[in-house]
Amino acid sequence: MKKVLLVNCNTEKAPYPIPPLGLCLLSASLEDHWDVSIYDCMFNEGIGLVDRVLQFNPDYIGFSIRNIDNTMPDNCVYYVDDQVSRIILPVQKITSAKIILGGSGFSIFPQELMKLTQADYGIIGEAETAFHLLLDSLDKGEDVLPFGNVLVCSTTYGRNRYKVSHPGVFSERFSEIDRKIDYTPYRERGAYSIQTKRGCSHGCIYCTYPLLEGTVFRTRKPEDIVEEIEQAHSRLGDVMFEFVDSTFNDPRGHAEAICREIIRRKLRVRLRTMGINPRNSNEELFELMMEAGFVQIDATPDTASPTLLANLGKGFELDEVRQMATAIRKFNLPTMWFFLFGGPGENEDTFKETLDFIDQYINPEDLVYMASGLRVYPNTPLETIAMQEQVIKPGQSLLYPPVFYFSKGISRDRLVQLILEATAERLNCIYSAETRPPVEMLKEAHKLRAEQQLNEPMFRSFLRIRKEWKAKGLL
Ligand code: B12
Repeated sequence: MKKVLLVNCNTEKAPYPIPPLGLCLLSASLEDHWDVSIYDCMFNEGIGLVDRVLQFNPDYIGFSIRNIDNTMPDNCVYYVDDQVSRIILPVQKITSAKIILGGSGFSIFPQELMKLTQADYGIIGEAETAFHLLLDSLDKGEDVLPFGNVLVCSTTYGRNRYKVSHPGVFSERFSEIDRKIDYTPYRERGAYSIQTKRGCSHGCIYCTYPLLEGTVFRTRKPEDIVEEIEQAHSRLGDVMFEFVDSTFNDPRGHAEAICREIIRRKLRVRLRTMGINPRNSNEELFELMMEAGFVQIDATPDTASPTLLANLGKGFELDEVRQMATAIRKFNLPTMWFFLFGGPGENEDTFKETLDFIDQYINPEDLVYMASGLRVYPNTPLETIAMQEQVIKPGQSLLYPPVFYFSKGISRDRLVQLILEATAERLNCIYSAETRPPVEMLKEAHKLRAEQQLNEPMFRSFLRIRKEWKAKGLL
């Protein structure tokens, strides 16, 4: 059996460490035919990887590049140089194994990263099928030409000249994250990632999800998803399960079916999710989610200005966001809200519309992140707008320096000033460039949780301390 080493290059621990779900799924799909091992750089920053390569002596090494940058214009962290110089290049120097790149970050900027690393192959988007086919061909000593979503180093690519295929169904194998990597350190702060579907049929103008996962929702069977949760839960006991879908409650009825299956099996699990689509949300959904064990969700309408909802291509109306917020409040489902200011058409009036919504509809015990500037990604409608407005030039790489779009209707400085004023007046609102709370505040929040045996989401305890600090004049 030939050997494959899969390397998780991600070492970002904010907002919490993310287990390499994609690599665990790849490993599950390859392990019948190859001897697969995962090396996770998250908690060792890649130290020890070279030794591992020398000792395991793999025939193929796959590097997963998840993050490019943290998408924050005012506090931008760019990850690529570090991952390449500290993790990928040292390995390339000591091995003759074929190097294959993949991962969501890679898939957004494939040509640039192939060029930068001189890797042998790259796979854009989901890779279970393509990786298998590629390794099969390499095992047979065949001369591999680019196919489907597979790139080959020696080939020169024009922009958009590759074909991304999103297969009809994806592997029903379980990721078994905790068996494939050392899950212990993730347990402390992170979550157990679960994917219930792939694809996104929405058309948000800035978003990469449809490019990464395809535009058609491809769902897993609710019984399989819940079986995976049940098995992981019986191995690990109490752990937070987190859904990592583009949107959790699409297509209509799927999320409800998952919740019903969890309820039917009487699992006592803690669940959280990002991406709730206001259009498909109603009281019944939230009631089922509460009963199934949801302790926290992220709501990401991006804006509550009707103009911006239309300009960002959100696909839902303000009334639907209002209804969602009202239901979330009714069930007191702890929620982190995310608003993204500065999209096409943003101005002082539209900013005010979103602020009014926050004041009227959001539970003050819930956290509101306010971000400014939209990261411009290749092959998105926003790229075209940015080009038309001469924010970017033809042929300009969007990889580095990261490019952000700001509306012509309000200056960038004024927008940030408005956000800072809004956050100063509202204790539950935070400017997203300031995501790391003061260490002392966090310590106090931990103490409070221990003393009062609180099992609410951390952000709610943190908000309590913020209120105390404000009352004491410390903020
Ligand atoms: C869920 C999610 C989150 C959740 C994670 C929760 C969790 N428990 O995992 C939260 C909200 C916490 C989060 C945070 C962040 N995220 Co995020 N996230 C996602 C999302 C929507 C899905 C990721 C996922 O799990 N997919 C499912 C798995 C199975 O897919 P996968 O890992 O991509 O793996 C497949 C392929 O990529 C490929 N593959 C993967 N590795 C490899 C390796 C090889 C060799 C090969 C061949 C193939 C391959 O095969 C796999 C199976 O088919 C993606 C967007 C998307 N649709 O992909 C953004 C995304 C990955 N996130 C992104 C970013 C920026 C971040 C943050 C930096 C944001 C911030 N400022 O905090 C942080 C970083 C957190 C961290 N510690 O690293 C960006 C990364 C690109 C970029 N701009 O840098 C993405 C792409 C979204 C975007 N803006 O376009 N995120």
